[in-house]
Amino acid sequence: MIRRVRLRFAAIAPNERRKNQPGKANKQVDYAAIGREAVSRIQSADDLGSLESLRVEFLGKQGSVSGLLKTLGKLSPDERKDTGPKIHALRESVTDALALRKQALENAELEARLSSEKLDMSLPAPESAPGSIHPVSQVLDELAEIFADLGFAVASGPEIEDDWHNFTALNMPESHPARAMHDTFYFPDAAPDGGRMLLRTHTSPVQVRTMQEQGAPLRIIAPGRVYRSDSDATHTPMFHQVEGLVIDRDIHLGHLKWTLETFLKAFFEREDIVLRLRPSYFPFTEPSVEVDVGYSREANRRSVGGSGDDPGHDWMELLGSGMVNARVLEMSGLDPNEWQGFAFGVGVDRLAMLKYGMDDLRPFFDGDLRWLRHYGFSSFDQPTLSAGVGARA
Ligand code: 2NL
Repeated sequence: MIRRVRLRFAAIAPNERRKNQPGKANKQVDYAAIGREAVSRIQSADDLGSLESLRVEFLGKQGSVSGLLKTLGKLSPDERKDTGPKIHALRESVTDALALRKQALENAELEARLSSEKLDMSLPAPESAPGSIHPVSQVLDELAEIFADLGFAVASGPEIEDDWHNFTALNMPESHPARAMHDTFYFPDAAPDGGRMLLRTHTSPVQVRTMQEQGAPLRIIAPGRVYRSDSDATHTPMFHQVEGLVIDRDIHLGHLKWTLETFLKAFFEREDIVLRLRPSYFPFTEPSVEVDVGYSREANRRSVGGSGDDPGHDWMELLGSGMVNARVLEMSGLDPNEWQGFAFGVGVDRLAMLKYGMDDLRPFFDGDLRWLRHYGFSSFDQPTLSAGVGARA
């Protein structure tokens, strides 16, 4: 480098050399020397910070090389022809040196990091918070699994209903107390037929819609969220229900009893389930029966099953059911002289509490992670009839 500059200096013609003698009007500036000095300082910068300071010093807005470039504008064309290339060469050598040194310093920094940082491949992976399946979801899956095995399809429908599908079609007249404002959440807008829109109070409207759309025969369950204007220790404004409906030509109460018995034995995973059917009343079934399950009280803990003759044995009301009211069939578009069937309804949250031992309904819907970690299910434990529907049973 130095040799090249000397050669260039030697190449200047003698008259030219004379013209540039010190003391003359345009005194010779040794741009090559300035460049050598700058490049040498750049090459000895020992970190990226001081390299950046040098860049600013030379090439920044107020930088020395930038300053030299600015002087070009004030020179005569002749002077510019001579000085221009020198200043540009200076700028280029400074720019190249900066880039070269920057690359070198960055490489050194990376080398240092690679040799000092150690990655211990034998360390355990950081803990990740696994999610869990809510008991209600788990029970809904179990119900779908059990009833699928009995030939039931899962039906679904809107949670925002009109009052015809929620009440009228289910033989609940205008005067029925369940239709009162203090029991049902109504929307301010009118339904298409002029009635009111509401949050469904049961999943029965799903069954009505399915009868209308698919006709008979039919074997469905309708699980889902339902809403009632009710809130205390045992009632939440939203809860879960599953209803079942079987329509065929010769369905009778015997089919209902066998179906519920088979369902409850599979759900609670025990054979000693005893059922008691009591006459009851629902507007949508006739006759209507309430289904109680026998249970024994051992140390205040409920366990389903046992015999009605045991001391300390009691009955627990669990399901409502009956033969579908002929008027409901008719309103759903089925001929009651050709078709008949049974229906039942049960609270999913209550089923979950009984099976998995929760004693309070309200935490179901609080979203408290501590509760979910305690009562939740692993997503790997899918309920199946062969492996057992209760993931933790
Ligand atoms: C309960 C139990 C019940 C039904 C629901 C039903 C549905 C249709 C036709 C006839 Cl589409 N019945 N569902 C039947 C009996 C009981 O629910 O405790 N409800 C208050």
